Amino acid sequence: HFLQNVIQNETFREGKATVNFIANTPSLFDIKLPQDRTSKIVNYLGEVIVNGNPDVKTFDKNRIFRTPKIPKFDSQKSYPKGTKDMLTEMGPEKFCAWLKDEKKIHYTDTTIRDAHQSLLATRMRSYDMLQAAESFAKNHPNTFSIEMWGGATFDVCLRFLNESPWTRLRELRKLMPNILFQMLLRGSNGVGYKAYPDNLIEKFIETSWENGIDIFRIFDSLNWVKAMEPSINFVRNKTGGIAEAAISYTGDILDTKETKYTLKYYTQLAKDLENAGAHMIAIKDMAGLLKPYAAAELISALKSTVKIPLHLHTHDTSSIQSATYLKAIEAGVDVVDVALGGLSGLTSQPNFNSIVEMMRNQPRENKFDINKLNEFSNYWEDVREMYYPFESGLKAGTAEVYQHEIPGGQYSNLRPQSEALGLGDRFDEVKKMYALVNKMFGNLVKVTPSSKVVGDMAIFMVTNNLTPEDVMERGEGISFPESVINFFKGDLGQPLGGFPKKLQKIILKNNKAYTDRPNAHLEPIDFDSEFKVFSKKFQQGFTRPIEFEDFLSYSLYPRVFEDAHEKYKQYGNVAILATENFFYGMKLQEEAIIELEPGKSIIVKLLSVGIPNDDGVRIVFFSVNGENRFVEIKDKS
Ligand code: 3PY
Ligand code: ZN
Repeated sequence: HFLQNVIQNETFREGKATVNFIANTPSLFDIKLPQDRTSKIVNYLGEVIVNGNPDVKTFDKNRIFRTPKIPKFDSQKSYPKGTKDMLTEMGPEKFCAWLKDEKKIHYTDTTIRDAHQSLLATRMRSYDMLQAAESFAKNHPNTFSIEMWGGATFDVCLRFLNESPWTRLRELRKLMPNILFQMLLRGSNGVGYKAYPDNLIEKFIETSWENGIDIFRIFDSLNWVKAMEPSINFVRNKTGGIAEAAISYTGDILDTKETKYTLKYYTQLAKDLENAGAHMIAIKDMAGLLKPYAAAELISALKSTVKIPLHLHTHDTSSIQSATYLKAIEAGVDVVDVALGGLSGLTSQPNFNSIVEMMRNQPRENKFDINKLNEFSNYWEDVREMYYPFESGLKAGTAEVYQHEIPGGQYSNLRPQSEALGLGDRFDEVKKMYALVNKMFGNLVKVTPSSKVVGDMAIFMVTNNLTPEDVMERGEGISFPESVINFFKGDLGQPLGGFPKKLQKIILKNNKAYTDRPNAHLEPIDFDSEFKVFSKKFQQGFTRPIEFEDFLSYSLYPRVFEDAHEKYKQYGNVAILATENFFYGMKLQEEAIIELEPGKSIIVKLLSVGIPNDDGVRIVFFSVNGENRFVEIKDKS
């Protein structure tokens, strides 16, 4: 610890330490022995055993989980060549030309990003991903890409799972070096819900690439090309990765009454994105509204409009999206997004395993070992059980999605959000209101963060028993949610056709709206000086070295980062705990093997939980590697 103090000392770091440095710097001897890793982890377990994990609202103590089985693989064998190796060899342009020439249909596996974001409120922990990563990369190297980062995962990692998203990325990269990694980037909104300075987005993209991201799926929540251009350029100029620009799909191109989101609108958008420098085009059907026959038309039209590969993404909320994939594959789409069986369907992506079977013996077949693929589906089915408190409650596909148009990734969040506000019984009203709000707002593209604005307003109106007429007639006296005010100010950019003027006036009151890029109003970050101040502040009492990546997390989510940092100081690296222990603690006499670092494990057994003393404190006894230990935990019940 003396050495650590020396290394962290500013004079020393700047190379200004002279011969008297030690004698003149008494603070070097300020040695506060940090609690060791074992004590911190045992403390965390004690806390969850006594008070539960605050993120778990319902808990069935009698529930028994199966142990997920990792499909067999040869750990000695080297990784078979995959798309990542090809991108490294060819560079993005040649790689995309190769993809375009491929006859085979290709698959992106979304299991560890969008699938759990859309089914389990994004709560999947790195632990469960890492267990199966090497096996998947060795068993299925012909997977086009793994979507494993971005969207809501960044925020949730820090906010609820007490993990660093950067560590997740790096650790997965080590175990899956052969397959392309893909992330979802909300353009100028990064992985957040508001506009960030351009130079922050630039650094974020560059650092994500350095840490292992290859394909950046860039979208804008209002399909505003001007807002996507900087991100496309940053990927092209600062990385060797692929800029995949996404068209967010809404409405129905086959509806003869559709005048806004028409086929012509989408083909023009694709052309503009190709001209802006996109290497690939994604059709991002975030709510699952692209019906099969519409997909046939859209893909054919796009194929004759742009020269770059097409990647189709959908959500199976209606349950008919495998038909959409079939039509899109027949029309020549290059890649489709699928999720492993156990985490597929409903608000998630169509079933990887079944789509592979659908294509068996067909001209565009891409061969997969289906038995092995089914083993992975079973693995995820067993893992999923441990996340049951986060299930959305949707039991079957629903045709209601064509009315409410709620994105799959939002659906699994909107329900608990409604429940938390006491609207559990009124979720039907929330869904209907969502559709009405969309109409009031001028029929928007609804995807994060614009979808959140619509959701916030819908919840606000249901809570306050307001109708759209009430808002129009008495809106002057109503204070609206902050996200709604900011949206009408122009903080998320400009929607197609502009804002409805009368409503904008009612919502903004005296706030002024602007029409240029919201990022243009933001001061750039001075990375050199701000990172210095940040490291100094946050290194104090922190047991792992603060890194630049932490500064990026902090710049995107200051409060969330600060909370996560405090928890890390208190409990250490809880990402090493098995999911059952992380969420539910331990049962009496249960033994957990916890790997503190590769090759260094401890065996923790829960011996007893005492009754509360007069101050409400319980003593929890463990044996750790055979030695008795206890922790004192205040019972908050
Ligand atoms: C996200 O931005 O998180 C999404 O998944 C949008 O569909
Ligand atoms: Zn999605």
